[in-house]
Amino acid sequence: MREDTICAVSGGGIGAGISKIRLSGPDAIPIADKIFAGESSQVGGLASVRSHSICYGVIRDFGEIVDEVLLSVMRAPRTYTREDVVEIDCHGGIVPARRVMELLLRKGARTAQPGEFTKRAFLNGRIDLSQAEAVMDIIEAETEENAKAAVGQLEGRLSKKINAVRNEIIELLARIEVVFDYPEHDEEQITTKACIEKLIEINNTLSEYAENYESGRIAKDGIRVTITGSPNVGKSSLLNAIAGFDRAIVTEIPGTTRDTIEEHINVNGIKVILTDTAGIHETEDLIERLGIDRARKELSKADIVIYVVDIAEEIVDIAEEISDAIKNLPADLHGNPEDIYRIIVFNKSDMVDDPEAKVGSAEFEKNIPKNIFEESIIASAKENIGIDKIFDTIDYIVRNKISKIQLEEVFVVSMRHKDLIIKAKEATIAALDACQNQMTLDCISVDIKAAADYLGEITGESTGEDVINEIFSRFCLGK
Ligand SMILES: Nc1nc2c(ncn2[C@@H]2O[C@H](COP(=O)(O)OP(=O)(O)OP(=O)(O)O)[C@@H](O)[C@H]2O)c(=O)[nH]1
Ligand SMILES: [Mg+2]
Repeated sequence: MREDTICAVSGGGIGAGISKIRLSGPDAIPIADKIFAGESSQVGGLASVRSHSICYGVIRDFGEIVDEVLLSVMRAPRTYTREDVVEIDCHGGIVPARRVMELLLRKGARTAQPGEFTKRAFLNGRIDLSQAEAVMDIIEAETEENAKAAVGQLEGRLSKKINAVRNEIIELLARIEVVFDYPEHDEEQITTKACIEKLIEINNTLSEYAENYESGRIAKDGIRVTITGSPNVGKSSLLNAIAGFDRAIVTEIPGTTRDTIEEHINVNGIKVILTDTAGIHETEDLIERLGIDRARKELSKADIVIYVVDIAEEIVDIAEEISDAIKNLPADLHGNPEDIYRIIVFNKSDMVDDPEAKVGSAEFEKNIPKNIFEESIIASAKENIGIDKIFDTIDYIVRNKISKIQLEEVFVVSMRHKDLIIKAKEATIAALDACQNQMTLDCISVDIKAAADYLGEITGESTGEDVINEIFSRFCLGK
């Protein structure tokens, strides 16, 4: 139990009819008692009031009545923080709440830091770290889907699953320790085999959880398709053709698109965020250079990259150019550039007699590394050729990425949690490698323990104080 008593304005403010001031800590009730006068607490003060009841009365500063209020007394442990909590509902606006706060501070309470009530709920063991994070997600949710997922997390949906895998890992560790403790039983061979089987099972579960995050992210936020390539190849024309209207400016002048241009389309119910970018090339033009920087940034967020080539142009070696633009995509959002789907589009096919033959020619093969792309499409933005195929490809990828689950089944919603799941998964893979390479069991157990610790960071069991402080510092005041 914390020693001091904290207070904060938890709701109301300018324009609101009511403001709520919350007090939590061992002296919450005596401190509130010093400034409150009400009928139900006349005889024994607030100490005599039943828990979870509401008293009507006034807040007084010496003889002066500051405001007329409703005051709730909630005794530990059945409270938000598991401490004694008093909530004072006074009139809205800034003045009454500020005066009540001033009085509480004068009587011995201290102003709460952002998220400190929820942090106490966590430190006092009422909720785990992922549930505490869910509180903030509920407050910040912009859509009903996001709020629903956060409520699920607050109810412990994620914690239950994470704890279950973590317990299995710990159980496995315990079985390995038995071999350490009783080596004369010579069970190593058997245990290693069992260990491999168990690790594979755990690894599969963790893969499923990481996929759950991916699916949820796409279902909620949409899939990002970024169009890139050299200047004047028809990137903006393709965006317009896919979007179905003249969204981006198209001219025959190279370097037309400077800023990134975004358009949302709907592909079978999934939001697709199309982004057109400045053509990537060496330039002295400052504005173009800034545009190219933005293009690269956009590429680092893409789920699908469409690299556009002008097929009517003379075939030159563009391997390096492509490589520079897309081969080494920074692993920013995904943590894994391999997750990005690459499409190469040969545009302006209307200007070539036999585009298929040209694309299939040996010279073409030599100069354009098609093999680093998952898909190649011959198109004409002008004549609307190949646009259907681009749509189908996007649709296929969307289905592939989210086919397995419904939005209601999403339980991993935070990037922090997903990163820790991936780290735990990598640790189990390292343990598996160690097993298969006949390493000693104590070597293997280091990786297994790391996996358990990563999962423990999700629920807060093995989270460092600095991470905990960082998480709560993002909270709003009064929560
Ligand atoms: N014939 C033909 N012309 C096209 C096609 N697509 C684009 N163009 C023309 O190519 C020129 C450049 O098109 P844009 O869409 O502006 O090309 P971009 O890649 O966005 O160019 P920047 O923004 O300068 O990098 C324009 O004159 C377009 O009309 C096509 O499929 N066929
Ligand atoms: Mg353009």
